[in-house]
Amino acid sequence: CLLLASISDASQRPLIIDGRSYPTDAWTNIPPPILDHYGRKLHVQPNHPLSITRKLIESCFPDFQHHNALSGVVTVDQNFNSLGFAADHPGRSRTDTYYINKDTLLRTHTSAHEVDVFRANTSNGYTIAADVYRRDAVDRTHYPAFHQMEGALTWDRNNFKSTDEFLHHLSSDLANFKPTNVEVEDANPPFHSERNPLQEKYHSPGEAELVGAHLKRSLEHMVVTIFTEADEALQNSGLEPAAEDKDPLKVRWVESFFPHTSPSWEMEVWWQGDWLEVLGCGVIEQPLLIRSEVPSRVGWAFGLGLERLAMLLFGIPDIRLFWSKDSRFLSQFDENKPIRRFQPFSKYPAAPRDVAFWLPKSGPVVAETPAATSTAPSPAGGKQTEPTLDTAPAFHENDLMEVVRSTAGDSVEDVICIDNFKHPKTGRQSLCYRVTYRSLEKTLTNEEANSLHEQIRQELVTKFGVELR
Ligand code: FA5
Ligand code: MG
Repeated sequence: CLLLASISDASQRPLIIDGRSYPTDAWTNIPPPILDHYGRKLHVQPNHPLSITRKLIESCFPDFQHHNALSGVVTVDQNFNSLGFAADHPGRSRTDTYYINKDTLLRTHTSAHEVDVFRANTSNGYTIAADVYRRDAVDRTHYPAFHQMEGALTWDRNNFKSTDEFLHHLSSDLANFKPTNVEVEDANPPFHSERNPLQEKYHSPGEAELVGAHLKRSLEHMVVTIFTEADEALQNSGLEPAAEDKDPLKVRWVESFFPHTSPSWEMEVWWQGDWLEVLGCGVIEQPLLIRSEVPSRVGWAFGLGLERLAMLLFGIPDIRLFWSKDSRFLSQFDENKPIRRFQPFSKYPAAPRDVAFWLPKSGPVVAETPAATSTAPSPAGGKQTEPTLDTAPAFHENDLMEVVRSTAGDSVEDVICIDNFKHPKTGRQSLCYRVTYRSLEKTLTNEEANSLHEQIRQELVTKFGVELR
């Protein structure tokens, strides 16, 4: 009884973020470790590698306005509705997004500010760098708090006497892009009627093709700049280039989908023997510009992962390092000196521990969905992006990730599913996860790893009613 009373008190307590108080409700799902990350503002912290990377990207767009101080607390309207996200889009679900309450959340992407910035209409081009939050997997390239940089360029058709003059302007601007020493793989048509449609109602084929080409050339120019700096960083560091550093830069365009652009693409870069997705982009949905009260503007937008580019630029091997306060990390970066490669300091030993459990037959003990009386749309309404576990729909892998992060924080390097088994007779499902504990700051003792692991095991029992094996 006492326990229940304290839980319900906690859920009614307002959340204080940036000195402002927000009421909480059945949608609230932000654990304390996430709030600890909020407000660090790494992308503007002097000499931080994310800030250095941001400035380098900004320098590729010298005529743009650069926004770096927009609040991370946004409305559902800003983050989803204004961009045309469908009511049942999986990104809206509480398994994917950190809600402050049913109307307010921690932005999941910098696109949350697109409509506001377009509506202010103070420049043709802009960038927005900011911290963003997602309930996501834990591994070397994914983290629940990370940074994005948004960029957009629009042209006002009213500034041209005719469509022909606009198209002519676009092609002569395109001719200004210098050929670069990058290998670009792009097998995609400028648009595709089913997979990646032209916005027929608003754009002529010629217009969409030229805007799309302008977008791709601008972003190729940006990554070439980053990679040229990365090559110099390697030389400045006097390191022997690794085999993959000797390869010429390889970039690949793949078709994609975003509610706020069409056609859309993702850019991938060949990195350490695999394609790494660095950004999404496309021709801005015209209804979005109409909603932003700039109906005569046409243009492109992109959103990139700042950590992903910083990892390439500095050779940083693990995304958790960006949050480190360890001087062995921070002292390696100086924005007034030529960029140097990151020199890894010795890794502390890893302590892997497995947790195996039977899923409950009848769903979790504590329901994760908001109270039935809530007027909010069902957050679990859409299809899930992550593989779901068919016998126990109430248990989502991201919930386990959350338990791990809340309990062990940055002492966990990664979490992988190593076994998924359905009992042939009883039909019960058993899962086994391997949690690898490794601190960036010290050697974890056996006792410390065991104690963290035991807490995680017990949380899984109390929160989800699993039966430990
Ligand atoms: C978006 O967020 C779109 N808003 C991007 C966009 C903007 C498209 C404007 C069109 C126009 P996506 O979810 O793919 O897209 O994320 C963009 C980039 O963020 C990814 O390419 C990746 O580099 C990075 N990213 C995504 N999730 C994580 C994560 N958990 N940790 C680190 N980086 C991530
Ligand atoms: Mg993506």
